[in-house]
Amino acid sequence: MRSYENLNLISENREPQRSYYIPYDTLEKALKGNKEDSEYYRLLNGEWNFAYFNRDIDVPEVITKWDKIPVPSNWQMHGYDIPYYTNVNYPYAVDSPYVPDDNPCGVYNREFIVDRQWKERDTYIVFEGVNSCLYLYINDEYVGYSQGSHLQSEFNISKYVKKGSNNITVRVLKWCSGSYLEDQDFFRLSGIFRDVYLLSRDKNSARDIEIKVENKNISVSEKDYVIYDGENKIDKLDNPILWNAEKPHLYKVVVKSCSEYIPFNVGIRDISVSDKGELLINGVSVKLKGVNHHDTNPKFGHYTPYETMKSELLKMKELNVNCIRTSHYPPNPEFLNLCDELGFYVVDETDIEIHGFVSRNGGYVYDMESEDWICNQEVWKNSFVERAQRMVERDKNHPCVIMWSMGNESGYGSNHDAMIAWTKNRDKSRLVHYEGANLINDKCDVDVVSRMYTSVSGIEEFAKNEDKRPFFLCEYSHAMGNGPGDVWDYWQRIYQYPKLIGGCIWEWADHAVFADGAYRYGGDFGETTHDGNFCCDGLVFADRSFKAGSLEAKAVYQYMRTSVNGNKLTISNLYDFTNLNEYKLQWKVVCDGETIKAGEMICDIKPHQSKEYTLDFTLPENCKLGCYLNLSLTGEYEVAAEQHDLHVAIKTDSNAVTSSPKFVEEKQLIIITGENYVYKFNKHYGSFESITVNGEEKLTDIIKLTAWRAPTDNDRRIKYEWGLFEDNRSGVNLNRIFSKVYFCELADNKIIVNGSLAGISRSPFLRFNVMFTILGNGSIKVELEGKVKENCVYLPRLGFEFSIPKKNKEFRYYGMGPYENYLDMCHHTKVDMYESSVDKEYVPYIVPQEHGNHTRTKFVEIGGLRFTTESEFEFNISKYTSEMLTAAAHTDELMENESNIVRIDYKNSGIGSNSCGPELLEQYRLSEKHIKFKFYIKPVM
Ligand code: IPT
Repeated sequence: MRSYENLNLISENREPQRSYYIPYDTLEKALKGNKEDSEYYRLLNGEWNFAYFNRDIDVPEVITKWDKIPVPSNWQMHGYDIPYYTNVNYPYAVDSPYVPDDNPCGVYNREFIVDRQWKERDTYIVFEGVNSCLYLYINDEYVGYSQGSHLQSEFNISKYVKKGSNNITVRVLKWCSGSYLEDQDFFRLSGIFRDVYLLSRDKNSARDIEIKVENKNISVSEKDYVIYDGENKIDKLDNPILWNAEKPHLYKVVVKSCSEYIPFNVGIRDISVSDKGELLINGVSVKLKGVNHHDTNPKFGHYTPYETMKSELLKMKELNVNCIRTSHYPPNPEFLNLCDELGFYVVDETDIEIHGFVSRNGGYVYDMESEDWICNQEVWKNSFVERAQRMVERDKNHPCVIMWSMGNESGYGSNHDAMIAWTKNRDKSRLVHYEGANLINDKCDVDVVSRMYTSVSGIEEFAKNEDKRPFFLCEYSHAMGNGPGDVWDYWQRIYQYPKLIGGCIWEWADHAVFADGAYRYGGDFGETTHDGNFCCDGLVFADRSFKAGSLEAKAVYQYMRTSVNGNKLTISNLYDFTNLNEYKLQWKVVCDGETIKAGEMICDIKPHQSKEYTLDFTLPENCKLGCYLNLSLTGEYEVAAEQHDLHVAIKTDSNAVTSSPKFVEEKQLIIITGENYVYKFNKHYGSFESITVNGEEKLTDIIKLTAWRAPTDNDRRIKYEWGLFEDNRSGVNLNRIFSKVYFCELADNKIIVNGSLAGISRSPFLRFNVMFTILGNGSIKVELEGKVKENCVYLPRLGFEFSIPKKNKEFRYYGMGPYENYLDMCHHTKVDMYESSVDKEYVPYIVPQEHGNHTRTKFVEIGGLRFTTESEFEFNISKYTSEMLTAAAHTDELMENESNIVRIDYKNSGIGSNSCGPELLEQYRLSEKHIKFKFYIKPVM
């Protein structure tokens, strides 16, 4: 057994875990909190010498050839070894605690100076994150060993350092026994990926410092301390201002210990559970509007620079997120400082996931009775428990942390019981969460019942059961690719039942590596086993830009709901601690895309209260497209928006006859000629192949009836029923379609077609009649009536595809926009008149897929063709074909089509989150058997 596989040697000479802090040499500096000002802090980040070896056994006694590497970083992001993405499967044999004999090793080396003042004190070195383990040498003397990639390792190096120049060498191994505990779903990346720094300490200064908040009072484990509120010193805390995620008021406690000033941000708040199972923060029932957050960056890997952490937390705020689960390990300690300051409820999760045991025998089984599971093995107990301890001891002073999580997807065993028992005994002020507890029906001692990916109806069942504990969806609405589409439906239930305390969307950002002009994922680096793009499942893109799913979550998580009755507007404030009067409410009555009346007001509505207002507007008797009330609640930016249909009667223009078209029937064509136009209808294929207006051809191909869409990541299961892929047995094969015309006839100004659509090797899934009526003004009325085969899977979509000349890029529409939207993912958009273009409609999902849909459309005009309807249709205009989007695996494989494609759809099925979540809800599927669809094609003369 090698030392890094020895479970009795998971650390050597590491300091006992203490709370996180930085000591300062003056009070002023401590109050300012700028670490680098402290005389007692020296950051060792920067360029280090580095030598990489594929096998640790090749590391020579003396390294003579050094490369350079930045610290912090992951060596795979700098050309050594490969980024390796695997989800559940371990990337090596499951034979715990043994790891591969060929264990890659990175050796880090640099000089540092210890001056006289420091030499008279104690010197410590702190590593905030090293994957997977480290051996530390100072001036060539061995100091100690540590593992636990996302936990802190501190060593007292006083006796090894000398005045003047010193040398530090850190040997980092890719694997160690601890790697079995770190089977999280992410790129497996190694090296020193968080800060490294030295601390100069008084020999007798305090080490662990604990700040407790009980009964609205602060107690500190040290005697000598001062409390500040901003600049002001506080002698007695009377009526303190409480901390919560909306108003994160922080006091500062500065502990004086020997010559050191040690500052802490302290939030006064209390966490409890009501007898209805509500989560109470300071006695107020709070819903957790969460996301799961991993450390991931397309350039830096697992290294998270302060500014990127801060900017992503601000983006979460912008999306109305109030809760973060630090999946699946404790974050950078500065991340928690930021959460204290900006206001987030944090579920702090320890660095444990042993998911890969489910597949050690092939398949996917939680065979907890088997002795193989290390969560049940006594020899592993210490490894488990110390990871909970190191998290709790490091992070215990953070007001943002409201729950401790015992890790992720690790089965359930006696080692979990030991962790839970230790944690509950150590800290009674917070809740304990472990989703894996459900493997024994929640009988273990956790404070919340947690599940992942439970369906909407499933959470309703929990809401109604006997269990008095809060129910928490630690993962839901899998945000992979285009999506998630089901956040709205979950929240209808979460607000309905007190016990449903909310959940965390899986997950915050796409994991990807940016290389050669595109984002790369699993399998792009030659990994032996990998999970493809399953890591690209963020609510925001890898660069943290927003997509429709992000804005949908924002719209669902927003803190204002309204309803309208005539001129009466009822506004509900869903904030827990904020009066709506901190924002401005703007309202507009918009008729056919034109604002006819607008106003602004400040609504003095207390948290959890509603109020009715009367708005001053008069509605027209009728309109052409629609009349809506648009509401927008704004502070620094828009925090909430809603739209209500004011139900004004719609009166459309009559299709005035200008001249009667002439019909000439040839063998294969019907030629229709009007004042400025000539249409050619192909009887053989039952459709128009040419529309010429004022001598200009508007089509580049025959108009087709189609049902395919490029599968989204959330279609990744249903797509095998929809299309022909590797498996040629199960699909309806809508991506290889045969269109059949049985009958085509001209009768007066009507062309009647009877036909069917069928996938290759399958019987027709759709039998239809289409009636094309040529109206006096040259408009073509299209009336489709279809019958879908019994037992047919629900369809991706159904509608007409028009190929139009590529130069026609810009368009106008009246429908849901401006962002793409689908039946179940549309709360972030509103009906209005918009302008767009094929370029603007493109959404760069990491794996190309269906995108750019617009629901509830009444009108779209592009390239001299105007599509209208008396009811509504869905549409999509793209420079890519569905086939091209289906075939491409990365964005740089996409090739623009020779024509732009306009889809005028009867319906496009919703998005859901079935990439990992439940199946698409019934009500969002195109599953009706009888289809009736009518719209007009009107050439703009
Ligand atoms: C769940 C994991 O907890 C999470 O880390 C991630 O892998 C997610 O799945 C998928 O993206 S576990 C799954 C088996 C429900």
